[in-house]
Amino acid sequence: MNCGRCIADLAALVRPYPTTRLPDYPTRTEGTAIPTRVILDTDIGTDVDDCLALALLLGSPELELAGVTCVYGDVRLRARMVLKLLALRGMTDVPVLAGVEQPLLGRVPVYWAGHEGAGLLEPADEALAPAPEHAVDFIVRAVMEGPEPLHLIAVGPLTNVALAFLREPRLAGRLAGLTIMGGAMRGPEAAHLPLVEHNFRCDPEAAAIVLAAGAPTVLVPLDVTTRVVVRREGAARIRAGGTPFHAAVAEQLERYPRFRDQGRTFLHDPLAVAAVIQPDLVRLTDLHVDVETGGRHTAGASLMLTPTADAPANARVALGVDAARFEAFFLERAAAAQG
Ligand SMILES: [Ca+2]
Repeated sequence: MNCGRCIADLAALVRPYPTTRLPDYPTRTEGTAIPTRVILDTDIGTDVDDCLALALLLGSPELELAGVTCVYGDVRLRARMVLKLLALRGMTDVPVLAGVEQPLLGRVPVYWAGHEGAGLLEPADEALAPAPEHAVDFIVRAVMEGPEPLHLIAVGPLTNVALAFLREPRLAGRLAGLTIMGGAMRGPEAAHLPLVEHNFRCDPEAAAIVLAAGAPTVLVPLDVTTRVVVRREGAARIRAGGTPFHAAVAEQLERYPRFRDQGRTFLHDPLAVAAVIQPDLVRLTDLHVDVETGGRHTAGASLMLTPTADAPANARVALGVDAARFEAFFLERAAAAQG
């Protein structure tokens, strides 16, 4: 099967928007009383940063969580993790939905680290179950039928989001914004970064479809997320928040192998959430972004170019970050008392 050909055909399906609609930043007015309604699409459990992103989101009054959709691998286990964390926060009315388990074409085996849920879920939590609706159906319904535009924050492989765009071609035009943690530009000071970022590598075809969909997209790539970290004193500060929720988040952080071994880990996904709350924490550059779907070493690589008439801007890409200010902001919110 010529996968390159079929993906070109798929991508053509989601190019009905000849003019790119990039968001006007900042999208939020400082001090506004009306929160931005968001859906978080997550592969929580593989890297602890999804859990940290949820803690940042829940500690931020500027955002209202309309739902959490889980993607990639054991999505029911991921959903149980979300449900447990929300319950510890006293939130039992947020829809949590299981989505797609396999990458679109299934060419790349699902990466499963094996520690997912450890230290958080107990035997009784087997009873926690996501809502019966499929995550892709929920995204389409919530965005198309909701009373106001929704912002989608995608911090996992993009399979759910790609299928939602294919299922409802008007979706991209209805979204208030789409903020993605993914990709890597790998500029002159970033040759140490992997050729392909994890979320894009896990489902290159999904990433290609999403970047071509015409949504008002902000991309938060490895180039900036590897400049922001949480350290042991940060874990202690989150724990000092003093509730079972804070203890669970700190426990997940301290158990995460990279953090346990190195005493620090990257804040990839929280930076994407922060870019929605306080856009001036990052420096955004309008670029044309394609995703490689072939290649022996580069399937899933993000190809970023200065926009031209033939290749217009389709994403605002975070190429700079105020790391110290963001790290302080993250800890303040993740350790915040429950509202
Ligand atoms: Ca993630």
